[in-house]
Amino acid sequence: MKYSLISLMLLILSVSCSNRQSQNEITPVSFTAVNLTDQFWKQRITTNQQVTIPHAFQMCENTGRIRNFEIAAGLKTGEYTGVYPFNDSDVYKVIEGSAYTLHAIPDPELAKYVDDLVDIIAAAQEDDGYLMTWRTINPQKAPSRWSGAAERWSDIRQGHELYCAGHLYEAAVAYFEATGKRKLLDVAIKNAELILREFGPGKIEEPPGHQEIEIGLVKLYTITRDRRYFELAHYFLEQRGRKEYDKSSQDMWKNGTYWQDHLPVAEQQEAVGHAVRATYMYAAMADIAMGTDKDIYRDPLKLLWRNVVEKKLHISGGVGAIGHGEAFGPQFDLPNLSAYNETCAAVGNVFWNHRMFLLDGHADYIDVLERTLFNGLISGISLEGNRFFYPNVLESKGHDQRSPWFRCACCPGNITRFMASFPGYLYATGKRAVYVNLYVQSEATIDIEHTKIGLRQATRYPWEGEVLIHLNLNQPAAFGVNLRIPGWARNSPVPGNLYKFLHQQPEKCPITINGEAVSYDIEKGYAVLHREWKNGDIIKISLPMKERRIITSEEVVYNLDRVAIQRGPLLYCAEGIDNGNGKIRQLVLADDTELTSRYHPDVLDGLVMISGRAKEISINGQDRMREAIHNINLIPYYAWAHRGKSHMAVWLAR
Ligand code: FUB
Ligand code: ZN
Repeated sequence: MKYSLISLMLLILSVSCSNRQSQNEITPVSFTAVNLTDQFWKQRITTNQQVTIPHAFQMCENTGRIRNFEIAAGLKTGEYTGVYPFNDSDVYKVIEGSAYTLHAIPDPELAKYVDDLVDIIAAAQEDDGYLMTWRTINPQKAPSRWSGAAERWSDIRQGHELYCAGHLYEAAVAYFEATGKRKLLDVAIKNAELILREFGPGKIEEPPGHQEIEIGLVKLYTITRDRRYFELAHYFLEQRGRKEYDKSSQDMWKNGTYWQDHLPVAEQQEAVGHAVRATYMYAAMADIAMGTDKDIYRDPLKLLWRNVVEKKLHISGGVGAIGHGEAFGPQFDLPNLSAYNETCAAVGNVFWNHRMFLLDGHADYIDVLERTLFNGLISGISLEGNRFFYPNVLESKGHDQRSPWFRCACCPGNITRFMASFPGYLYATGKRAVYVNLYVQSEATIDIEHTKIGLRQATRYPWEGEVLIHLNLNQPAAFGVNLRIPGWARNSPVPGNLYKFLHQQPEKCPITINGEAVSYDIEKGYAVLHREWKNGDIIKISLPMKERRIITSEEVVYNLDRVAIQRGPLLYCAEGIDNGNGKIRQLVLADDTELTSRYHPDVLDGLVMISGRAKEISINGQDRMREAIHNINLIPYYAWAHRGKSHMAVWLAR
């Protein structure tokens, strides 16, 4: 079917708004409506466009990922390069990131590169819609044991065909939304039609080994309004938990937990198995819950979420603590030195928490999202934008450094696409109200039930806690402004009892409107300000930027007698280079030591460093214990590992 561009764009707008709003009252404000003007995030997004995306495409070329498409398209000859069958998905993720970024900052060179790439991808697609380059190139030559046999769909669990399809759909939708070009969307639709023909009751009934297609299908539905895609996503979720596994086995591949396939999704209450798979699945469950009349997955999702935040979340917001199986570990098993916390899992955790907020309207989810975002997610990429962490440890003996790429390159592409989409996380609208979820200096145009409001934030967050919100209105209008009061400003670092602040502080954050103090109620974590607003009104919120000490529930043995420091949304760490190149684990920070903060414009692109005095305890050559008092300097966790190898710790001895 052919649409004119304008009618199609209108269709998208009305569909994405009406679908969400009819079933669910909260709608995210699109990244296209928000323009960042701050230092912290804008710099990262610009770096993403200027450095990370070109770097990632270059690495896709150097590692044969693009050539695989060219060979499958018949444009070149040769064999598939790579040991993983899902290398195609890395290319899709970088296209998705390019799409968001091209919308914000036009770049003809990048646009042409992506257009050419889309032509190659389209040519690589088989006539019936199948798209998986290694099998098209030579089905007899599987890249590895994770690929399946020569026949399509021969290993749904490991083969990643559906995973690649999901990333294709996400890229296609983003590229269409950003540019109006539908060639990649047509490729995605042709592929989805094939999958509709092959999967379903009485056809292939197995669920995907790696969840992802569900998210992609829901996005495809949002654009095309073809409900079959939504239903297929739902169907895939419902297929989980039907296979016979060895329930008595401790091996997650034998008992099914690795794939979250041990129980029907609605019966799962504990986050288990591979963390990227899990978080993508929970995100998809929330998508389905938002798009259906029944609240099918709402309660199980809340149980799973509570399980994560109360028992399985690192203080950095990272999830998937265990390297074996890249998985959620047992309850409270949150090691620091060997923390796995894959960057992709942090991205998945943000996806999931954002959707939980859209489903439920509670700021608790944004608290977790913010914690992950400012800490365990952006630690995954260097400030220069071309080095990446795959695992994100919370302690180092000086051997960890970010790498330019990985043989299994899921994380660089994931962080690339996430960074570019970041402006879409700031705001949402509800029933005649706007939710201000993240504080970032920016300008936005927001539609609340046909009233257009301009909203300009002026702030130096996360370094300073004062935020001014200027309203720009054509005429006075009554609506609510829901300002998120972060959990960390309400004595709750993370919802639940896994972590707590050592010292409590006053709970309310002062808010003024046009200079006058206002009292407010907190509902679901938001200061609710409802009134008739007029053009030029200024709301000011002051968040307390104090250095706070965090301690962990005693069930986490790794953190016994240890303390972590947080200021605003940022988690801090001690790095050897700022502390006499010493062994950080030997430093002891007394609970009453005064800590002070100072902004250093020249350190690591500008940051607030926290300093104090600490005791260093060491054993000398005669086995005698020595004590010395030193200055201790802490930097935000995201900024570590930029100045050569050194020891690092988030949790310091008390
Ligand atoms: O399987 C595809 C991706 O590779 C996963 O999401 C990552 O955890 C890595 O295993
Ligand atoms: Zn990854």
